[in-house]
Amino acid sequence: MTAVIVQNVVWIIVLCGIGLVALGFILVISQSGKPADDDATRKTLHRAHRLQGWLFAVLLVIFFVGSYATLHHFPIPPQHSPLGAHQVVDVVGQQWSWQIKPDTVRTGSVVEFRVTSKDVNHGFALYAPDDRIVTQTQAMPGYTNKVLYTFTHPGVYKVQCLEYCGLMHAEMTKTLQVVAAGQTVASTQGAAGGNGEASTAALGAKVFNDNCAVCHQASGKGVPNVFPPLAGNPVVTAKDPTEHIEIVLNGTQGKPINGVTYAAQMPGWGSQLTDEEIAAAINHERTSWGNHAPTVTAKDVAAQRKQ
Ligand code: HEC
Ligand SMILES: [Cu+2]
Repeated sequence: MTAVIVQNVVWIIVLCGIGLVALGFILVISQSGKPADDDATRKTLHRAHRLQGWLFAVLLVIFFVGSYATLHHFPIPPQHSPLGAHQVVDVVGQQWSWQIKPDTVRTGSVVEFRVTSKDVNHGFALYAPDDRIVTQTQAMPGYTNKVLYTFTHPGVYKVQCLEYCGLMHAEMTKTLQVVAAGQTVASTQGAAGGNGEASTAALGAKVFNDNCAVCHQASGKGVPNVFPPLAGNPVVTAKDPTEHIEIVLNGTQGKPINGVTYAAQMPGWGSQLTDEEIAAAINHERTSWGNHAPTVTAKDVAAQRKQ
């Protein structure tokens, strides 16, 4: 409704402008036949130039005042100075997952996202629950890009990659929980240690789905000849979990699995996930999709990290 009114006003202003220009032409044409009166012409010319000068000055003032008054707040803060935001979220992109810590923020106070990448360029984009994009910045290896955003509505926000970064680019998604200002932040970090086995199993499913399912699939079946299946996998079902922990901590590449050599790399997760998270993910793999292998503890992972 208001948009229609504004459009009509603009339209009338444009019509008036066209009318003024047309009037000028008509005036010139109507005067063109008259012989030049030297003295009078010179005077008129002089006045016209003065008027021109004034009009130009007025236009300049209108231009600068108008430009300044309609300036919008620029969303990219200075990149090298401390920003002092109350909430800081570290974001690391990697083919093909996001590591976001913490994964819960509050509404009402500004959040500083520090965004970087471990491998290639990615695009960090944040979508509101209604699927509208609210902010975005580039995730670049070797740089940390900062972007500020103040959430007004709680809900589950979605993170997506906006820069094509290879095979599983479209699967590179993650969620960010936004809670109302007064609410306590129930982060998934440290969720293990809550109510025992149930929360560990939930953590395992979450860690796997957030970080591993993009390649190995939620079904644990992988993608034939691209990503190995973990259902019935010899390392995952082995009684001795040493190799399993080692591969998840440090990654591996080019090792034939059941006669298939995979071109892609299994990334190491030691620097991104805590001992609890790695143990939970490993146990998820060892007890899902028909696997029944002995489970591990966070202490086992910690011990192997030291070797
Ligand atoms: C970017 C894709 C990708 C992601 C993400 C990924 N993996 Fe892998 N994973 C692979 C590939 C490729 C291999 C095979 C590596 C090789 O050549 O030996 C593999 C191998 C493995 C193996 C060893 C299988 C064997 O028989 O040697 C395990 C265990 C494993 N991944 C667990 C995980 C866990 C746990 C996560 C999440 C924390 C994860 N992977 C995330 C691609 C991925
Ligand atoms: Cu990407």
